[in-house]
Parts: sequence; C-alpha cells; structure tokens
Amino acid sequence: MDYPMEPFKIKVVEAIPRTTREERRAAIEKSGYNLFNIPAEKVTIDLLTDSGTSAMSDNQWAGLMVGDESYAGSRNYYRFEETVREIFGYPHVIPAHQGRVAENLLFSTMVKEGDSVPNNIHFDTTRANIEHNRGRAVDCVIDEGLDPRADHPFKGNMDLGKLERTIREVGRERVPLCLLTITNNSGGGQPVSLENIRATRALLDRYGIPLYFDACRFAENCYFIKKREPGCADRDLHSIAREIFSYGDGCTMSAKKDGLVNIGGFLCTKDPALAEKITNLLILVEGFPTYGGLAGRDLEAIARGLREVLHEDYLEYRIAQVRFLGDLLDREGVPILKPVGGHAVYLDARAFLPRVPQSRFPAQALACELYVEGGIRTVEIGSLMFGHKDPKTGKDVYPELEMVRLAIPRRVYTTAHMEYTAETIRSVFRRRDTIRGLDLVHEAPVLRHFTARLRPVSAGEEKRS
Ligand code: PM9
Repeated sequence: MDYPMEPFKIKVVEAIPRTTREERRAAIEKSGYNLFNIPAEKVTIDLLTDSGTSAMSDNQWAGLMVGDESYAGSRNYYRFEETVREIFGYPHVIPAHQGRVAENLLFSTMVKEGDSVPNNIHFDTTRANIEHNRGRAVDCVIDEGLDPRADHPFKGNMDLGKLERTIREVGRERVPLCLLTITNNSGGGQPVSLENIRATRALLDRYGIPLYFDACRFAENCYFIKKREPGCADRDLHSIAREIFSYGDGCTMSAKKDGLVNIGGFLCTKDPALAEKITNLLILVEGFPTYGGLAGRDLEAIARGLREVLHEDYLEYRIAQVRFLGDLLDREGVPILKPVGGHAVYLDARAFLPRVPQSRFPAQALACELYVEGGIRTVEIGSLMFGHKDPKTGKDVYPELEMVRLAIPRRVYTTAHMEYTAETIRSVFRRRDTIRGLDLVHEAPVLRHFTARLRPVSAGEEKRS
C-alpha cells in the first residue's frame, strides 16, 4: 500500500468545531484578515502549525503522572538529559520552554552587532532573534530550494558556494556561527543530506566557524536520509541522528515539533565555557538549569516523545500522510511545492493567484479564502512573514517563495480530514480568478505576521495598482 495505515489507535477524541460560511466571513473580518487572530473554536481543520499541536501517546500521558516538581534536581530532568545526550550526543543540555528561547540564549551570547549568521533558510524566529542582536541573517540554500517546481531529493541543502562567499565577504571574524535548519521549514520542510552536512562541516572547519543545527524536525530529516540518500537504506534512524549531530557543535530545538509535546525546547553545546555563560543567562530569564521554564512532567513527556519520534513505523506514516494530502492536490493541478516536505504541504501562491502581486500578499489572501471556504486555518510563509523594507534604499523587498503552508499536526488528523482539506482547496482553486489581494493596515516592528491587520483591496484599487 502506498500510504500505510496509522500505527496507533485512538483512545481520546476531541470534537471538531463546525461553522457556517457567514460565521467564518464575520470571523475573518473581525480578525483583520489575520488567521492568528481567529479563535480556535471557529476553526474546523487547524493546519496553522505542527508546533505544539501533536497528540501525545498514552506512554507520554502516563509520564505526566510521574512528574517530579522539585525546584532543583527533578528526576525527570535527569531522564530528559540522558535521552537528549543519547540521541544528540552533546554533553551540555540546557532546557528552555520553547525553541525561540534557546535561539535567544544562543544568539545573545554569540552574536554581536555587524555579525553575519548563515543558514540554509532562517525561520522567522531565528531571523528575528539574530536581527534583535543586530546581526545579519543570511540565507544560503541551494537554488533548487528556492524553486517550487525544481525536483531535488534534498532541497534543504546548503549551497557551499554561497556560504563561502558570505564568509569571505564579511570576514571569518564576523561569522560567529553557522546554522543548518533540518528540515528546512521556510523552504518547504525539505531535508538536508548527510553528504551536504559533512561538506558544510568541512568548509566551516577551514575557517574555524562552529556549526549549530536548528533541529526542530530532525527525525523527519533522518527519515528522508534513510529513504533517499545512497547507502542509508539499511541504517537505523538513531545512528543517522547521531551521525548528523556529530558534525555539529550543538543545536537549538523546539520540542513542540519532533519532541511530540505541546510545550518545551532545549539548547545543546559541546562548548563548556559557552554552556556556563548561557546557563547563567537561563537562570536570569527562564529558570533553574534543571527545569528551564518547564514543569518536571513536561521534561518527562519530552524524554518519552524523543524516543517515540524515531520509531520507523511512526515516521513512515507521518511522512506518507503529508504526501497523501500533497498527492490529492497535485493530481488536480493545484500548484504545490514539490517534492512534498516532511511536516507540511506548501501551496505555491504565486502560481495559484498569478494576478495578485506580492505587494498585495497573495499567500495571505489565499489563506483567508481557505478559511472562509471550509474553516481550514493555514499559515502564510511569504511576503507578510518575510517581506521588509531595505534599510539602505527604503524599498520593499519580497521573498522568493510565496507560500501557504498546510502544516499537519502529528498523530491528530485522519485520512478523511485530509480529503476534506483537499476538497476545500480544490473549490477555492476553481474560483481563483475571483480572489483579490490585501493591504496592510497595521504592522508591528518585528515578526509582524503574528499581529498584523489587513483589509481586502477593492476592485477599483486593484485596477489602479
Ligand atoms: N516554528 C512553525 O509553525 C511555530 C511558530 S510560527 C507559527 O513552524 C524552526 C525551524 C521553527 C520554529 C517554530 C522555531 C521556534 C525555530 N526553528 O515555536 O519557539 O519551525 O518553539 O520554535 C513554528 P518555537
């Protein structure tokens, strides 16, 4: 069978909200055409994010009951630390309540004004945390990773030429670290190959630059390596993970993704001096080093989730479910980013709505239509999330990729939910010529997509633009 059956059965269920089209129209207007402002009880299928939205297993729920809530030295911390050390192989493990805190701790310690930090593609919080420390976030993904239709098994790979040019342009001393995001979320959930990781490491070694992984979806990346990389088919997923991380100096992790939990994260490093500095900062802003902003029970759930996420039958189902939704859309000619990534299907909004210019946020307009059509909440990864003004010229700069991401929560939705989602999208696709763009009404200075307010462009305004 092409799509394997779910390797679990369902013990607890949660009712799905149903709404009328009129209710959804009223909700989207009230939200300022921003899906982050829609109450979850007005959402039928919630594909806003795969972050913190997983269903935990019975084993993880059981783990919550053995939570040790001691302020210092909780037994769950030691289990968490042992598990992270075993999978990731780094000696220093620093808990945090989510990924962006790990990023903030790392960059505020390592990045200084005027520094550049290369990555395949920085995710929004990563970019924002670097820029908050007055650094420059530089994307160096291979060209295929910026072309929604290019076929490549590892579209998340780092372009070594772009990476080396960046280092030479700014000088080695202005590059305090390099990142690799696995899988590459902003580029379509695309994996990075072991070969590319090894080569990136070798290049960085020539300049003495540390490599850190943004490891949110590391297990999905391991699975793609096993399936696609020559010589890896018979390898165990743990050994692939250990090899990946052996090439790094550490990692940041949002356990809300491949930790299979609703909250949590951590930072790892090989560097004892850096670990000490970061731990001191952690105590100031997040909590004591054996809980880092989390309850003991959360640490236990992460430890158990990290072991479950590397089960091969789970990953086979996970990746196939996402591909199933992608195939349903592709078959009908709906433009999607290909090949389908690990955690999400990405609609190519420029191809879907070719008449809407990037200055009018086509991906955001499309995301709003999907909500009105069938109560499906998605997220824009395009000009609203990544567009900005060039600080030198003051001109608007737009990202290459203009996408709507359908992120699939782990172990939450069934095949029928995927079919309903595909049918809703196909209905919008059939009436795509009627969809107009949006204008910004309000934006925050950083991470504007979370709180922005927009309004639809009228037919007259559209003609004039
Ligand atoms: N990613 C996502 O939906 C959640 C925030 S935006 C709705 O994809 C990477 C690659 C991420 C990521 C979060 C973080 C931050 C870092 N790197 O959300 O702070 O995809 O735990 O992690 C989101 P936290």
